Amino acid sequence: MEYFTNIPKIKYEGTKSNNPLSFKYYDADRIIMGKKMKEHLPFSMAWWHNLCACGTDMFGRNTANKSFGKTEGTMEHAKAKVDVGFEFMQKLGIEYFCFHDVDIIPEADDIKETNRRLDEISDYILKKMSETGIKCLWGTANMFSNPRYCNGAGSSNSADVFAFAAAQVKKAIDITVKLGGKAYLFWGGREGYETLLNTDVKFEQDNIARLMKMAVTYGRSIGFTGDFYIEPKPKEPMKHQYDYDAATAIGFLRQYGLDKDFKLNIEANHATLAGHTFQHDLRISAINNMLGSIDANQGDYLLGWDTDEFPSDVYTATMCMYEVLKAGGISGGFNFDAKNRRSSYTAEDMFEGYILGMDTFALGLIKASQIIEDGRIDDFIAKRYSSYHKSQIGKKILSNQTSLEELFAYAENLCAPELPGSGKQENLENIVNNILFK
Ligand code: XUL
Ligand code: CO
Repeated sequence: MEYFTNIPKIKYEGTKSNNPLSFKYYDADRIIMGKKMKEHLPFSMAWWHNLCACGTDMFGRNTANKSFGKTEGTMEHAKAKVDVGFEFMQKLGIEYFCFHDVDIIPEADDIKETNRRLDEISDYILKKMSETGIKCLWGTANMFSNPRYCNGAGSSNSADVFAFAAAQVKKAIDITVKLGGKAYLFWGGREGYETLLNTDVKFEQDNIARLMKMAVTYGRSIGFTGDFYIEPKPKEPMKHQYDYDAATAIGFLRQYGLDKDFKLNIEANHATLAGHTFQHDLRISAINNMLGSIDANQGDYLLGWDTDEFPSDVYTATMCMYEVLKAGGISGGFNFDAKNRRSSYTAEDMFEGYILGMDTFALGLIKASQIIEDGRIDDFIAKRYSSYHKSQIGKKILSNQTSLEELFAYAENLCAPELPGSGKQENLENIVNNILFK
């Protein structure tokens, strides 16, 4: 049965088209730097926002109707969401999806029944996957919505809650592996604290690491060869979240010996909440060989919370794709962890949100490739550090063959160095604008 009867398959029509249900920039088979756009940009649908979220906010209830003709909270409804999701992805040419365990089924009061439902729905999803060729990017366990996780999951003060979280992780890994997921993700839902007055930070962090270690051991034992991901976020829902940003998460992974199995899933809106640019957290991940995947969205700079908007900012997307191209691509994908605005509640809005995101990243890819091919930015950076390669003292510093005493004598002899050379920020920004708008 077709759900979106008024919506055709979305095609590339180019920039001259006024058809809102078409791509203006995303041309899946167009070759950019030797690779098809769709290979550079493995897009993914986020099950939770697209098929579950109906516009509820703190001040008002649902605006969108996502019952899809079925009674909500039933397995019939869960299956309808599968049908709708696959039709949606096929119409947009999206080849991946991401899910939490409780996005794909209604959670039961008894974990045994929840798990039975997960088995049933994953059989159904698997069938759809083999019919369509659509694949799973990553799966995860929702360990933040249920009230039992009010004090966290791995970081909970209750051993029983910790055990329950472990059981949920085990099952979510099972389902992710069953669906051939590329990765298994931990977003630290409520892993953080509200006040240090009631919190043993070291105890909680040790326990989160224990849970992750068990997840790796179990995953590898059942033949899972993909990556585990941490998705950093600085705050919300907790006042302070332990996986604050890329640098913090990398430090944590190294401290607990998890860095060989884990990479990072960087979400734009989380990076900006941490006071960084999206590009910053991508760069920090990439230089540590830990850039795994991307949650492609954007925040509102005027608001201090996670607004999960569809990405429309071409400048940011360009800088993202610049980092991705420089890193040689990503093994994960571009998951639209984004939701329609509350007042965009129609089926067309669902499609237009994804078209916006896909076109923004396609344009970002085109422009980033032009920045790299242009070469002026890279040349400038190379020249900026060239004194280390040209001078004797620079070479000695880089090869660790000098000492404070020798540098002291060198500096005394020099009296005062020349200024280090203009950083040319305005010049470089002009170059970027010139490439963006030519
Ligand atoms: C929450 C968030 C999550 C994760 C998956 O801010 O980004 O949706 O991506 O749990
Ligand atoms: Co996310």
